[in-house]
Amino acid sequence: MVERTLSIIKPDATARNLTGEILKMIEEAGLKIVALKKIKLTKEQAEGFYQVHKDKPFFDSLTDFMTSGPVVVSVLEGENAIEKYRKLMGATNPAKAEEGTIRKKFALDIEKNSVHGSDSKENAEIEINYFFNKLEIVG
Ligand code: IDP
Ligand code: MG
Repeated sequence: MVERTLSIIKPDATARNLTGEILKMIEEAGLKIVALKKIKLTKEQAEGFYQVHKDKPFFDSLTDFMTSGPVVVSVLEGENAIEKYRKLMGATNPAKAEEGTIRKKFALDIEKNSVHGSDSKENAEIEINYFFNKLEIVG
């Protein structure tokens, strides 16, 4: 089934000029970039995006990190895009990520782990709508 998912290249990765390399891995995996922009989140915007984690001990640190520099948000489209991109990203903790994944290659630690990807169809739709309107997505 053709799906869409939301990707974020996080501040640790944009700061190290890894945007191009990560987008290349995404395209080489067969995912199509149907929307793309570089933005800098406010604390409020980061907190809104990560509402599901508001009670976690790392919430404040995570939302500080996500506002520490620019992020590159994109919508990826393809067969099983949600699961495909989760696999390409690798485990949340890069120490546990498989060889060949984005996080294994680039992540610094469990927080500064270079990329975000939606984890379900429902969340993908919510997250895509958080950052993009219809006119910004070119199917
Ligand atoms: P995911 O990004 O692999 O879906 P989530 O559990 O949804 O992982 O956590 C969201 C983000 O919060 C992670 O990508 C990471 O940046 C951060 N995070 C998750 N667990 C921890 C932790 O134990 N300490 C610090 N940051 C964490
Ligand atoms: Mg998650």
